[in-house]
Amino acid sequence: MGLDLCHNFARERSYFERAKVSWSRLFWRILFKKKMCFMQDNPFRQRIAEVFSEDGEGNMTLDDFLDMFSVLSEMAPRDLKAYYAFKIYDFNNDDFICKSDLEKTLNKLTRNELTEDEVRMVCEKVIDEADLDNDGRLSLEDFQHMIMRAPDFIR
Ligand SMILES: [Ca+2]
Ligand SMILES: [Ca+2]
Repeated sequence: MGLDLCHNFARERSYFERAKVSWSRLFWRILFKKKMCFMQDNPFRQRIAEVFSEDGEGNMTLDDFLDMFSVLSEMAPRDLKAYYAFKIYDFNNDDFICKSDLEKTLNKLTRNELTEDEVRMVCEKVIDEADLDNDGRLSLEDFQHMIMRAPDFIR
């Protein structure tokens, strides 16, 4: 599935370019595909464990596991999912998703199959589109707004 995703990326990108769909939508669409094979092969496994573990280092207790599964379940409220997704992508825990966080996310999703330039370009576009207060990084508010425009992510 990881490989398929890489193969499909170029095709998908040209489709989205033709269709003039926003870059952030493409981004979330890839994310959504990734989510379907979540348990088998998840490049964010370690990061997710860190975010949900009480010690912040990925050592999960049973309670941490239960919290994680309830957030990941279909039933979880959208705001809650968005909040945890934000935390997962905020790799350096500074409460903002900045370019380097996005680059990390994208590299993980595409298994480093994109060139540095491509990664940088996608990240810049995503931030351009989603950064409502123009401070060059995404706050939780920017992020939630971005998700509202990309309903694939929530499904
Ligand atoms: Ca950050
Ligand atoms: Ca911002």
